[in-house]
Amino acid sequence: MDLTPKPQDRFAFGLWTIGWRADDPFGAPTRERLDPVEAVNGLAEIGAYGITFHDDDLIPFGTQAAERTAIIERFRKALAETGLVVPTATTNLFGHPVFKDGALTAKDRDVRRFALRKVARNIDLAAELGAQTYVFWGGREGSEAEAAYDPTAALERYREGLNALTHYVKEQGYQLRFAVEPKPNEPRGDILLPTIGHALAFIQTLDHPDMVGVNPEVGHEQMAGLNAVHGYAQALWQGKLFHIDLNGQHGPRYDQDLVFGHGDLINAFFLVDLLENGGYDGPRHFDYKPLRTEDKAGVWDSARANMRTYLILRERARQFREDPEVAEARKAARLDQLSVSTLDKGETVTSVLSEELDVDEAAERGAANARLQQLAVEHLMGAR
Ligand SMILES: [Mn+2]
Repeated sequence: MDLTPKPQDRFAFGLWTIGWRADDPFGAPTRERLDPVEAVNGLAEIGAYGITFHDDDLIPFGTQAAERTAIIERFRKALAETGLVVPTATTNLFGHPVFKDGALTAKDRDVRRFALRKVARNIDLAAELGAQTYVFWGGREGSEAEAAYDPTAALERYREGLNALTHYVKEQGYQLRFAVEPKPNEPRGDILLPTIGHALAFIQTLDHPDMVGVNPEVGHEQMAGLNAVHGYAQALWQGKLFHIDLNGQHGPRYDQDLVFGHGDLINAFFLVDLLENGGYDGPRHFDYKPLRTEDKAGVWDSARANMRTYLILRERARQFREDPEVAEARKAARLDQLSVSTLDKGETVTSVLSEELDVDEAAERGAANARLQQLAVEHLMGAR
C-alpha cells in the first residue's frame, strides 16, 4: 500500500492546526509560535498540497500596513518556492475580545460593521492568493443568555452579512465561493447554524444561494450526536459540499479536534468511502489540533498521521468495494434496489392503488444488514 501523500491527493492543513500553541482553558501554551514560512515548508515536505489560514494566523491582529505587506510577501515567496497552494481562507471573527458577543450577528452594530471590513479585507487577500473557497465559521455567533438574545433577529443579521459579502465578491469579480461551517456549541453556549441541516436550510434564503455551500467538520457533527457521514452525504447530494474539515471526535463532549480516525474510526471509514465514491472533488482538508502533550516532532507526526489514516482508509474502502463477497452481500441487503425509482416512468400513486403485497411474507424477509456491516469492519481492520 503506497502511503506517500502526493499533491494530487489534495491534502491541506490549516495554519492554525500545526501552528496551534496548545493553550487551553486550563493551561498555558506548551509550544512556540510556528513561523508561517516554516509551516509552508514543513507541509510541502510531508506531501500536502495546500495551506489555509484565518487572517490573524498569518497577520497578527493590529499589524500595521507596511509590516502586513512584508508578511504577505514572505508567505507568497514560500508558496512559490514549494508549489504549495492556498485553496481556502477564512476570517478570525472569534479571537479578539471585541467579538465576545458575536461578529456578523453582534448586537453592537459597530462591531458588525467592523466584522464586515475584517472579512472583506481578507477576502481580497484570499482572492489574490488564488483561493477558491472562503469559509465562515461563526464561533461567537450565539449566546448563553436566552433573555439577552433574539435568534430570529440574529439570523436576519447573519443573512444580511453573508448577502453583503456575496455582493462584494461579485462586485470585485472574484471567483470565490463561500462555505458555512456548522458547530453546535463551543465557544458559545449555543451557536447559530448548529448542524449541516440548519446551514443548508439557511443558505436557501440567501440572495445568491448558488455561491454558498457548507464546510462541515466531522467532530462538530459528532458533538451534536449526529452521524457525520449522513450529513456530508446530504450536503453532497444537494450540491453543497464545497469544502470539508476532517478530524476525530469521541461523541458529544468538548471539541476534541483529534487526528482524523483517532475518534470514531468506523464513521471515518465510511466517510472516506463517501468522499471517494460520491463525487466530492475538493481538498481533503484537516482541521485538527496536535495534542497539547506534543513537541515539534510530535506535531509533524500527527500531521502525517491524518494523511496516512486517509490513505489507508481510501485503500480499505477500495478493497471493500471490489470484494466479490461484498458485492453479493450488498445485493442480499437489497442496496441495489434502493437505487431503483419507486415508480416506473409515467406511473403515479394511482398506479399502485390496485397492487397487493403479501405483508406477512414481506415482513419476514431479513434485511441482511449485519453480515454486510461485518464485512466492512473486517476490511477496515485489514482482516480480509
Ligand atoms: Mn473542531
